Amino acid sequence: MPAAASISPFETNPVRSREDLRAFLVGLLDALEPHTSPGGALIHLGHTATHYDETAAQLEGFSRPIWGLSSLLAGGSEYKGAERWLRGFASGTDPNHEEFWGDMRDKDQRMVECSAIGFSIAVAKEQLWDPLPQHTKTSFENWLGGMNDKQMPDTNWLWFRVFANLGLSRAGSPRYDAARMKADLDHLDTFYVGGGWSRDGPETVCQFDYYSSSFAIQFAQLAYSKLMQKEDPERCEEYRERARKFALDFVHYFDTEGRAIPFGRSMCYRFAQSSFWGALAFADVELPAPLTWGVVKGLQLRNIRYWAMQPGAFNPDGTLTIGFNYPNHNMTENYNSPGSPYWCCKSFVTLSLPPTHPFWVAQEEPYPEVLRNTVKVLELPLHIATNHGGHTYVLSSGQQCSYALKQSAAKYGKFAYSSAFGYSVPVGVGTLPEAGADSALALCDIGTDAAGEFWRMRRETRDARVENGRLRSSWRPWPDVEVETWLVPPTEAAPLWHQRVHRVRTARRLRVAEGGFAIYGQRRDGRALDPVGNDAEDFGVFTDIGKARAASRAGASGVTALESGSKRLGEVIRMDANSNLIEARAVLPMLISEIEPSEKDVWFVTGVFGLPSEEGQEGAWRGWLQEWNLSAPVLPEDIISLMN
Ligand SMILES: *[C@@H]1O[C@H](CO)[C@@H](O)[C@H](O)[C@H]1NC(C)=O
Ligand SMILES: CC(=O)N[C@H]1CO[C@H](CO)[C@@H](O)[C@@H]1O
Repeated sequence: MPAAASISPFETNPVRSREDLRAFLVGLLDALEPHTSPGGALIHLGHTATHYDETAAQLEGFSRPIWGLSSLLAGGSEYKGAERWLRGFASGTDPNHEEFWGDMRDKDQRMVECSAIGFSIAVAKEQLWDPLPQHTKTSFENWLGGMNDKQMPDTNWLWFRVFANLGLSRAGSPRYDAARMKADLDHLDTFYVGGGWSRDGPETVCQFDYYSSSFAIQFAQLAYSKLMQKEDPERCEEYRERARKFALDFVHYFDTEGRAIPFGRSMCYRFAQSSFWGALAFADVELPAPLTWGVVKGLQLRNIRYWAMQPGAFNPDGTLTIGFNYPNHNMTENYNSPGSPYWCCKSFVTLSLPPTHPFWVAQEEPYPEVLRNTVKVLELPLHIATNHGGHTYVLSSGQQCSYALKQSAAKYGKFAYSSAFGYSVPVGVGTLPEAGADSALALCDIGTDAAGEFWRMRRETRDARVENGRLRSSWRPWPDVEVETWLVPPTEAAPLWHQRVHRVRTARRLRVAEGGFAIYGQRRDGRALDPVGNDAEDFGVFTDIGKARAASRAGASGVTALESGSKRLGEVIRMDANSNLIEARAVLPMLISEIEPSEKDVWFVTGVFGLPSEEGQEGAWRGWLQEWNLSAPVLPEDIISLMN
């Protein structure tokens, strides 16, 4: 055993029953008590900053747990600490109280928090609104209603105002603005592109991340469809119909163990990734086969269970850390306060359902057999999802964040995103190990940067499209360098490989480094992996001309150059610590070469191998080396003819 393996404070909770889920939530809520201000309105969990002010940050700590608290209360359970939030509503909305949250301004972070608060009044009015004294109700309405005449970003944020108005309407408040709510909904509906998918923004935006699903849009549509069924039945039915279609795509982002593929921004919201499945139950939406209630329950509970067991997701006192599988500030966005991760509390929405609801009555079922070993082209988000050979990931080309976002190349621009291997972010500018270049082609202009300090990776993708079941796109790292890329999904004959074909046209001297999946980089005793021979299936790293691979308890990962006469050098680099979202100590198999400016096209064809260990196993299954040796993928004919 490596030294001092830590355990999660929730390790002993099996997260199987409604009662287990309730206990997990109560554990999270209890842990917040010592961090709560005397007036209850602010929760202070750490000292890191956000682009918005400290009061808004501590309001986040207060408001996000309410997704869970209000669900628990709506479901008929009691929580004695609910009193802290009632007190908080009174102090936070009182302009004369020292814990006043402050009036709403245009595009204010406070707007985000109104969604949880509005939802809580809509589902748990009796417990969270009715007990408030009249003067508090008045200041509360004024504060929430303050967003009705402010500007909002043209994104999923508009849903937050819908929920504020929903809460106000349920409270019978004069500040409820029905016309505003309808206008917001009508506008949000213009984000819809079909097949259940909505963009996170207007037409120019190509962003379909978890905000399209669990973090915002699908969750919001489903919650709305339940709460506004009487008042707005047609729209509600449309939302349920979207969810039925969407579920058949979204299921491909989950693996058999319950993990969801990390992709895009806000990964510190963790098991908020699965809140869509809970929202389906909340809205009583029955799904097409094979998505029975037992399957839906399994998808959601396995995801929450996985996270309850991750030591690095929690501080020892049971509060959440900022990060993914361990605390990590480099992957975060400038809007992640220490309270932000509590967005995960959306996933507790099923606690609002009675024990007799089909979701709770159903037996949890495993990931459906018919959805295993598949490849599915997801045309709208420009993803190809696969779980061939037990590895759940998407190939990706074309999405990008619509505004400047920290590490956005890593969050949207990589060629592949895996539930098991995660993705990595740059942690500095100086060397390749700092560049976080997994599932990417990293380019360095050695004409001007001989030391190889600055590496560019794909961020802005052009002409992305699905063509013959593959993703084709191009990008220009510099105006005089063009890279066209084809991503070819795995096949039954070579299930553990995907292929990338790049055509590079350059007017610069370039160093080119192509990365496979990053993988845990230590031996059984916790020390760094050693080199092993070509015939060794055991843990270690192997490199040769045109080949690099690494094997550890996390499985096996490798890259092979398939272009004929390749001179690319295989290397397994040790990534800078804390680059990868899942493994703090990771290595990366790479192929490295240099190319000269030339009129001619330079072609790279790379086979990318990935086999994560199965749940509860140490390392990839025995025999994987034979797969690596023998089943290298064959390039499709039409791409070969392009190359000639
Ligand atoms: C894989 O190929 C290498 C190199 O040819 C060889 O040494 C090794 O024995 C092979 N292993 C298997 C399991 O095929
Ligand atoms: C907090 C932190 O580690 N920030 C680093 C993240 O990565 C960039 C490079 O992309 C560094 O410049 C930051 O210092």
